[in-house]
Amino acid sequence: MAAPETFYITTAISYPNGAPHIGHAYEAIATDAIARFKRLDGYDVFFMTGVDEHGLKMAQTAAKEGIGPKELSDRHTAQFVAMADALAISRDRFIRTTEPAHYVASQELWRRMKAAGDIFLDTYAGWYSVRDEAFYDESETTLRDGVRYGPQNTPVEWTEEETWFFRLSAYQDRLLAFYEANPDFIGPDSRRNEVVNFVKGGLQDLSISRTTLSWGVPVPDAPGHVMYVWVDALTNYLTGIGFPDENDADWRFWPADAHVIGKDITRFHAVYWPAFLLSAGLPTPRRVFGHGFLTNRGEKMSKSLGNVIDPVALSKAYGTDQLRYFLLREVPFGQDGSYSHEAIVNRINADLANDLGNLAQRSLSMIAKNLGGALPAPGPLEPADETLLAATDALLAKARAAIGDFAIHTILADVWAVVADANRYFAAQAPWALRKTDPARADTVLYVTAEVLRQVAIFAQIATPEAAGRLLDLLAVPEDARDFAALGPDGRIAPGVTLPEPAGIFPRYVEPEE
Ligand code: ME8
Repeated sequence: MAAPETFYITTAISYPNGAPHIGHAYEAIATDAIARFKRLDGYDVFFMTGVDEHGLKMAQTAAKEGIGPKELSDRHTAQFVAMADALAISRDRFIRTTEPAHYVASQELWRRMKAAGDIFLDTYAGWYSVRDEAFYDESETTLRDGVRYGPQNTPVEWTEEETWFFRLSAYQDRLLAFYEANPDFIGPDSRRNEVVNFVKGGLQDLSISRTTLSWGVPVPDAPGHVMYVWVDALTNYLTGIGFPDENDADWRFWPADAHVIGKDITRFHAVYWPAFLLSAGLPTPRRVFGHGFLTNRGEKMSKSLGNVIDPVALSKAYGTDQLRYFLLREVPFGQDGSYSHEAIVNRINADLANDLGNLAQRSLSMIAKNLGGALPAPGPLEPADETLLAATDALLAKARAAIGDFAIHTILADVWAVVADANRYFAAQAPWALRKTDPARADTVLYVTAEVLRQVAIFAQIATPEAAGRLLDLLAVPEDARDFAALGPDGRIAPGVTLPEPAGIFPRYVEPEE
C-alpha cells in the first residue's frame, strides 16, 4: 500500500501580548475542523498552531506592565495553550518563537536569502504601525486630527534607522507569474484580487531588521540588529517541521498545504512569505486562506469597548462542541461573521438538541425499550428508505468537493440537511405506530435511522468531536470504523449488536437563573 498523502496545515501564530479572544478561537477551531476532516479522510496530517513572541508590540506591552517581554509571553502563552485544550484543538505541535530551534531556523533562512544576493544594508525612513507590526507607504496612510493612520486604522509613527533590507522589488514579476501559475494559492478569490493589485502597484524593498529593539532573533553576523518580527514569525512554519534539518522525519510535510490566517495579514503571507521562500530556494506553500473577522453583534471587539469575549468562558457556558458547531456552521468560511448570545442559543437548540439530539434519543430509546437494545435487521427496503440512504451515501463526495475550498459551513449544512430529511422520514414512517401494525417494517425504519445516524456522527466528528464520539459509542461503532473509509454502503451498521443504554448527547440550552 502506498504511504498516505501528507497534509500540513497551520494557523497564524498569535501575539501573546494579552489573553486570547474569540477571533483567535475561531481561527483555531476552523483549522482544527479541516485537520480533523483530512485525518478522517486518510491523510497523514500535521497541524500546527502557536505564539509569535517577538517584536515591538510585545516589548512595548511588557514595558507598560513593568515586566520583561518573556515574562509577558509566558503568562499569555499559558492562556493560549489552555484555550487550545478547552476547545479540543487537535494540534500536533504548539510552537513558540523563543524556542532555540526557531532561532536556528530563522538565521538559516536569513543566510540563504543573503547568499542569494537579496539582503543589503541601507537607511530606512518611513511609517511604521506597532499594532500591525507593519511598514506602510505614505500613500497608504491618512492624517486625521493630527494623527496619521495606516490602512487598518492603526496609528503609524515615523521611523528612521539603518537596517537590513530584503530586495522585494526584484520579486514583483516573479510573484505575479507565481500567482498566475498557482491560481489556488490565495483564497478566497476576493483576497486574491487585492493581493494581485497590490503587487501590480509596485513593491518597495522591505526593511527586515531593527537596531532600536533587542527583543528578537539576532541577525547573523550583524551585531546590534534583530530581525523584523515578521521575518522570524513566518519562519515558524519551517521550524515546526524540522528546518533546516532536511533529514528530520517531519520535513516531509513541506511545503505546507494551507496557512489559515485572518484577512488582515494576507499581505505578509501572500506577498512577503513566497518572496522569502523563492529567494531561499525553498518550495512555496500550496495555499494561503484568509478567513473573515468575527464581531460582537456587528461591533468590532476592543479592550476599550469592553466587549472582548473570553473563548474559554464561552466554551464553559455553552459547551465546547456547541461553540465549535456554532462558529463553523454560522459563518461562511472566508466571510466576516457576528456573534451573539441569541444566535448561538438558536443553533444549539435547533440544530443540535432538536434535530440531531432528539432523533438519536427517540430512535435509540425505541430500540432499547422494544427490542432489548438489539439493533434490528432491515427487511426489504422501500423507496423512502432508499432515498434517505442515497442522500446519506452521497455526502462524502459533496464534502470532499467542499473541503477543497475549505467550505466547512457547506459540509455541515449538507450533513444537517440529511438530519432534517431523516427527521421527516422518521415522522412520516411513524415506527411507534408500525410497532403494533407491522413490526418488521418498524424494524426496517429503526435500522435505516440508525445507519443514517452512524454516517452523520462520523461527519460530525469534525465539528463536535466529543458528542459525535458519544453518539458513535451509543451506536456501538468500533473505534477503527469511525473514519471516512467506513462511510457509504460498504460500512453499513451491523444488525444484531446490542447497543448500550441510550443517553442524551446534546442537551437544550436553558438560561441560567439570574
Ligand atoms: O497577526 N476575528 O497575531 P494576532 C477573526 N502574530 N480573526 C481574528 C480576529 C477577529 N476579530 N482578530 C485577530 C498576528 N484574528 C501575527 C501573526 S503569523 C506568521 C503571525 C486573527 O494575535 C488574525 O487575523 O494579532 C490572525 O490570523 C490571528 O487571529 C492572530 O492574530
